[in-house]
This record gives sequence, C-alpha cells and structure tokens, in this order.
Amino acid sequence: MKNNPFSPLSRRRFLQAGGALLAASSLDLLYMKSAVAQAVSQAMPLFSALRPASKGILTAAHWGAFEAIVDQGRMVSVQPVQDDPSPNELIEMAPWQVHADNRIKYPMVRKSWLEQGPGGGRDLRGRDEWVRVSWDKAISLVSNDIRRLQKAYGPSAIYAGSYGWKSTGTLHNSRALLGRMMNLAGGFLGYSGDYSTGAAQVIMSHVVGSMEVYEQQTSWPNVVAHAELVVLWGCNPQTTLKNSWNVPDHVGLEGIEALAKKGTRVISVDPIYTPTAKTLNAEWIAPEAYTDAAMILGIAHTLLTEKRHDEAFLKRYTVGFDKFRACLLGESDGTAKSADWASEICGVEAEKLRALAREMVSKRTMIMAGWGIQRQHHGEQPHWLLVTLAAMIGQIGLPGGGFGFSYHYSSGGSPTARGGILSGVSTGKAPANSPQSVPVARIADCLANPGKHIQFNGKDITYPDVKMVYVAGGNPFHHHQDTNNLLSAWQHPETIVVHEPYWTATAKHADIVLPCTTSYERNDMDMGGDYSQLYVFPMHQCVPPQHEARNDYDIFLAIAAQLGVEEAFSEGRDEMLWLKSLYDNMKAQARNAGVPLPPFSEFWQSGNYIRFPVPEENKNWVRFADFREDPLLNPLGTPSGKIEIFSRTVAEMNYADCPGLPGWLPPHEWHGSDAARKYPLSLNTAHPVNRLHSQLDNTPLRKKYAIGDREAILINPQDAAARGIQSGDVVRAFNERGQILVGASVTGDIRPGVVRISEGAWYDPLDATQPNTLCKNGNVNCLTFDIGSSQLAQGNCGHMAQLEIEKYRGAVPDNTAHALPAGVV
Ligand SMILES: Nc1nc2c(c(=O)[nH]1)N[C@H]1C(S)=C(S)[C@@H](COP(=O)(O)OP(=O)(O)OC[C@H]3O[C@@H](n4cnc5c(=O)[nH]c(N)nc54)[C@H](O)[C@@H]3O)O[C@H]1N2
Ligand SMILES: Nc1nc2c(c(=O)[nH]1)N[C@H]1C(S)=C(S)[C@@H](COP(=O)(O)OP(=O)(O)OC[C@H]3O[C@@H](n4cnc5c(=O)[nH]c(N)nc54)[C@H](O)[C@@H]3O)O[C@H]1N2
Ligand SMILES: [Mo]
Repeated sequence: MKNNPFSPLSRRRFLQAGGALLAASSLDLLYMKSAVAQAVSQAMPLFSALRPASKGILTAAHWGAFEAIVDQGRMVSVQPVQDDPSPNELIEMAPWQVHADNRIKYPMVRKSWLEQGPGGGRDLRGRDEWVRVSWDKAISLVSNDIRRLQKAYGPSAIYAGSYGWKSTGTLHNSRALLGRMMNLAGGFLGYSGDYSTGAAQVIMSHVVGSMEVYEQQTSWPNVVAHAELVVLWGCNPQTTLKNSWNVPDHVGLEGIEALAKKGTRVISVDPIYTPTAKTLNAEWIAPEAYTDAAMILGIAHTLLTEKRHDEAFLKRYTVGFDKFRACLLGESDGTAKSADWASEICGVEAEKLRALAREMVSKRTMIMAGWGIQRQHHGEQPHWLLVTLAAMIGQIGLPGGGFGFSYHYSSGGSPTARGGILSGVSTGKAPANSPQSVPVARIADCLANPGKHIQFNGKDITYPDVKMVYVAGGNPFHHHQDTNNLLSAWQHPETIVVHEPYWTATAKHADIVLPCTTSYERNDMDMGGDYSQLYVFPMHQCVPPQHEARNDYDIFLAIAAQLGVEEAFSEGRDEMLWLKSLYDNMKAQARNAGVPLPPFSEFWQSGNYIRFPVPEENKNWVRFADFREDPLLNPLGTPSGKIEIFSRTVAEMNYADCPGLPGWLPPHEWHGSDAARKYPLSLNTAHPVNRLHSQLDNTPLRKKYAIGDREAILINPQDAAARGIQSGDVVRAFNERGQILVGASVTGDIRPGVVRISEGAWYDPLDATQPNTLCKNGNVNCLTFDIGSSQLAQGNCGHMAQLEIEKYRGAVPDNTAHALPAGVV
C-alpha cells in the first residue's frame, strides 16, 4: 500500500502526486515591482512572483491567500491575491478573527483544579470559576502534570492526538508541535483515521489498495473535455472547495464553471438541491437519507439483468464479481436487489433508477462522490458500491470516466505542478513504549471505558485509562458526535489542557486554558493546493500577538524547557531559522525537478509567493490510466492487485457489520427503523457554506446564515406545514440524546422527511447543571449518535440521526455561545 491510513501523519501533507512530471513549460512572469522582486526575477526566471507591490501584508488561511491591510497595529481589511480564480469571502473575516471580542486574553485555570489539584471538581467543568495565572505559573502547572502522569502511568494516560483543523502553516502546526513535545516528554496516546473519511479511507484501502479519498483525481480539464455525464453523488464542491487543508488554489471552482459553460449534463444525487447542482443546472435526484447503498444496488441490478455491464473490464481488472452477481440476483438470500426493491428503500422511482443505469452506461460518465454518505453507520458500503458500479460501467482509467472521491476536497483534480513540497515540523520519533492509537471517533467511548476492547480493521484495541486530554488546534465540543455523551465522558480525565485563541465550548470545558495567537500574529509558510502543489505562500506576521497570547510553538518550547528537552524540541532554531530550513528542503526538491528558486532571504523579503509550473501532461492526467493500460505491470495495492469487489481480507475479519461483499445493511437509525416512529425526520449535517466547521462562527459572517441568531435548519414546506412552522421561526430540534434551538428556513431545496442543520455551531448549554439541556446556538452534534460506522473502520456517524422538530413556544433565551465565561474579562 502506498499510504498507510493508520499512521497519524499520513494525512494530507504527504499526498501522492499523480502523473509523470516531465517537460518544463514556460512561465508567465507577472507583476514584480519591488526592487528585490525584480532582482529575483532576473536572477531566477523560473521563480514566478505574481504579486504587484502593495501596502498589504501577504498571508494565507484555509480560505485562501490574501493581503492584510494593517493600520496602527490593527488589521482593518483584506484583499485577495491577484491570481486566485475564485476568491472566497471568508477571507474578509480575518480582521474579526484577530480582534474578536471572545479572544482568550490570559492563561486561565479552573478554580477547583487549581485549589484541589488534578481531578478537583471535575463535574464543575463548564461552570466553575476561572482564575487568571501568570504564564510562568501556567507552564509549570502543565509541565508538572505531564511529569507526574508519565511517571505514574506512562504515555497511554495522556491523550494528545488533538484532532482538528487548526490554522494553515507548516511551522506553527499546533498538532504536530504538541506531538513533538509529547514524544520528547515520554510519548502519548494518539489516534487513527479522521472525522472526514473515517469509513471510506479504510474500506478503500481493501478495495483499490489506497485510501483513494486523498488521491489526485483525473484532472478537471480532462473531465471537462471528455465527460458527457457527471454524477455528483452527495457531492457539493462549490461549497466545500471554498476551503482546504492547505491554502486553496480554487482551481476546482474553475472546473465547475467550465462544466457549466460547456453545458455538460449533470445529475446530483443528494437530499438537498445544492449550490453546485444549481450552478450546473443539474437534474436533482433526492433519495431518502442514508439509503444510497440500496439505490446503487438497484442500478447495478439493472445493468446486470439488461446485460449492459462490461464483462471484459470486470474480468481483467476486478475480483469477486461472480459473488456480487449472485448477491444482486438474490441467489444467496432470496432477495433480488432490483430497481423495484431499491425503490422501496430509497424512495426514488424504479423507472428512474433503470433510466439512470442506462444513461450512465451509454455515456462517458464520471461519478464524483463526496464524503457525507460515508459519515454514517455502515458508511463503508456506498463508496465500495460506487467503485463496483463504475467497474460494471467499465470506464475506470479512461479520460473523463470512472469515479473520483476527492473532486470536492482541497484541490482534487487541479493538475499537479512540478516543484517542491514544504514538509512540516515533524512530531519526531515516538518512544518504543508508545501505546497503540485509538480510532479517532471512538475517543469519548475510550475516555469513559478504560479497559474496553473493540475491533478495528482486523485488530483488537484495548482502551487505556486516559488521565489527561491535551487539545491544541481542534474543537471536540463541535466535532464529536453525541455532545451529551461527550460531556459525561469528559468528566473522566483528571486534567484537560486546551490551547485556543477563543473561548470555544471546548476551552470553556477545560481545566487549563492557554491563549494562542492566530496565524496572522506569527510568521509561517504553506503550500497552495493540497494535490496540485501549485504555490508556496509566505505567511507574514501582520499584527503583534494580541493580549497575552503566545504562539503554540513558544508554549510547547517553554514546557519542553521545564521537562529538560528544550534543545531537542527547537534543534537550536528560532522562527526564522525554522522557516529557512523548511524552505531550503523544499528548494532542494524543486531544484531536482529543474525549478530553481531564490535563497530563502530573498523569497521572504520579496513579499511574493511562488507559483510552480504545471507540466502539460499533468493537465490531462487520468487516474487509473496506468492500471488500465497494464494491470500486471501497474497493479493496485490490493492482495490481488485488482479492484476487490469481494475482499477476502475483509471477509476473514468476520464482521457482521462489514462482510466481504458490499451491500445494503440497514443503518442504526433511518426512516425505516424503530426510532423513526417517534422521530420521523432524518438529519443531514452538511458542512457549512460560510464557515470552516466551527471556525468563524464568532464573526459577522453569521448574519448571512443565522436565523433568529441560531444555526439554520432547512425544512421542506410539507414538513414545516405539518408542524405549523414558518421561515424565521425558532424551532426546537430534538431526540432521545439532546435538544437544540435552530432557526427555520422553509425551502423546496430539501426533500420531504429530511432536515439539514450544518455542523459547527458552538455548543451553548442553557442550564449546565441539567443533563441533556437545550443548546441555545444549535450545535447539531447534540442530536447525533456516537457509535462506529462498523467494526472495520470505526468511522463517525455524524451525518445520521432521526429527530423531531417543533416550533419553540417558550421565551427565546439569549445566545451566549460567543460570550466570555462568567467572571472572565
Ligand atoms: N455531525 C457532524 N459532525 C462533524 C462533521 C459532520 O459532517 N457532521 N464533520 C467532521 C469533520 S469532516 C471534521 S474535519 C471535524 C472538524 O472538527 P475540528 O477540526 O475540530 O473543527 P474546527 O472548527 O476547524 O476546530 C479547530 C479549532 O482550532 C482552533 N485554532 C485555529 N488555529 C489555531 C492555532 O493556531 N492554535 C490553536 N491552539 N488552535 C487553533 C480554532 O479556533 C478551532 O476552535 O468535524 C467533524 N464533525
Ligand atoms: N465551506 C466549507 N468547506 C469545507 C468544509 C467546511 O466546513 N466548510 N470542511 C472541509 C472538510 S474538513 C471536509 S471533510 C469536506 C467535507 O466534504 P463532504 O463530506 O463531501 O461534505 P458534506 O457537506 O458533509 O456532504 C456533502 C454532500 O453530501 C450530501 N449528503 C449527506 N447525506 C447524504 C445521503 O445520505 N445521501 C446522499 N446522496 N447525499 C448525502 C449533503 O447533503 C452534501 O450536499 O469539506 C471541506 N470543505
Ligand atoms: Mo473533515
């Protein structure tokens, strides 16, 4: 396998670039007005500095690269970089990020923890008093506790995986720096997988031999040129490409525009008529929520029984189709998975499914799937079935055909450039006694149940007894499912340390809170385009650290000093020396690729960014073309070297919730389950248009989407009328696990029976002394359930839950999600 999905470091940073990187192409030399930039351009013709001289300070974020305009130490406005093809309005929130009212100003410790020591008044987390302490005091409290726990229990007692999207920047990567400090301090408990693709990344490694979800895609230009039909399966790139893990290149948004311009036929399979579907004038097919597996089986059955499937492709490139055929025909269980059968489950007319099968096989068809369909119970099945369907169609590896599971993410399909890649600061070597990691979405279960055994991809995992949780760069009170269950699991550890710029719910529920800088208060660099590796952006410091905020780096360095590992942590470098070493490493790679770059000092002083050349053949790159050309010479990373429609490896794990063949396994909750009698509506938690998860919830952008000052809920007019709800009403959404207040948006853009509340609203309990209290801001994870997708992948099920809604008739409480905790200044 090229990628190891279980290494915490394997994620996006080391994306495999597809395609041969050969011929050079000439570069456009654009604006270079400063003297340094001009000198650079003369000396280094390949160094493309694209930015005109301006008053702005060049920096970058998950939402794009931009120039910050600073006036007397305050960031006042921003302007996008010149060659961003589709600038994102989220960048306009940068001044609000820096100067937010709810910045954490000083190091703070929870009163009972401070007075009684670790574990003191754990049940008071979230409502205890806060005590301001000096930085020196805060650093020794944290260091002493790490030392105490390492000595008494060893590294398995410290959960420092710290999942989260932090900010861009390869040096000030809070998560990597936390890992680096903890490894030097004796090791820590980490996690496997992620919240994004928990189910798909594990099953895909068995089916196509790589995680697939983080692979480069057949290029957008190739799709635009060759695809006759694009099927968006739970895929909304126009929204999700706004932001990316590194700095977005927004080339995919150009791809969408080009498809629209060409008038390519597009079908969107989604309970919501998405912005992408609207832009592409797509036909909308809206299945019942969570029933995609059944729907795909119905299409596959049609192809098979009408003999339209590609036998030759299946024979040459796949294994296990014979077993799948038997299953489709019902030879194993007596039920044929016909279009009529599927229609009963997914609510799409059988004739429509048959028509879809015929159209997909008769045109050059690209199936682009998003990831919401796998953030579900049995979430392994839909992507496995889509690969199987694409194999039956037989176009995998052909221009504009097959499937792509990352067109909606970061820069999937943006042609790979030729240059160098910035690596990040490394977490260093884990000590030999480091514990086995825990699947990331099982963390609440782990905290609450030390010693419990679970299965994970063929392995037995035993939960350790976690005494400390350390969070730097993530927000578990937004990202984790079943917030009320998390709240009780959160009472188990003795110490919870959180680094944050803001008083998020996670910070409010910690013991020790350390105020951090935003990325605009420090110097850094990052790549633009996760898959394309098209740019290197400097991130120049725009303003001084606010209040008493410090960089995560400096906090960890101070802790490392107390623990006697300062030198190993810093390697003797300061911020600029670190940046230079990261740059030099990238520069050496670029030189080997024939792209000479200037020395670091010139790059940094020029204030410009680098744009690498894109080789012509990469613009036309086709995923799986090499495999298609010669499956023996270019086998997949599966045991058979082929696409595994049947996986013996998975079958031998013997999991009833993920057998060796893909199929329809009714999920834990759906419209056909018992839960639906009391809670008839199905929840959709699609990612927010105007945020990155919980990031920017505390900015004025919320005026665009909040209704009645709460997170919005999309409700079909039929469901709204049945409950006497109108647009603008405050609504209580609830089930057995929790209740939240949301603001109604009644719209025909969502199918009846489904409601959408986007993930990411900050948790804001009405009465923290009461279990399952109302969340006043609309944190959707109060309603989701916390079980693994299956024993195979243990992915989260954040995109699934049954619920009921009613018009809220009480006095509507103030939203205090973005307020400071009581007594804090
Ligand atoms: N129900 C449901 N739940 C979901 C999802 C869903 O679809 N449905 N989606 C899931 C997915 S895909 C993901 S990736 C997760 C995302 O979950 P997270 O990654 O945890 O979400 P973010 O809101 O990005 O949280 C990042 C936090 O880091 C802080 N931060 C930013 N920069 C810095 C820094 O430099 N230093 C420090 N110390 N902190 C910083 C921010 O203020 C913010 O609080 O949510 C998951 N949860
Ligand atoms: N603007 C913005 N961009 C982002 C993010 C963000 O928070 N905001 N987050 C980033 C991150 S970390 C990630 S992981 C990606 C997430 O990328 P995705 O996981 O693909 O995004 P989602 O919005 O969760 O889901 C995509 C689509 O799936 C649909 N869907 C949900 N359930 C079903 C179902 O049962 N059947 C079908 N057919 N469709 C369904 C939703 O309605 C939605 O339109 O986005 C990234 N980009
Ligand atoms: Mo994600």
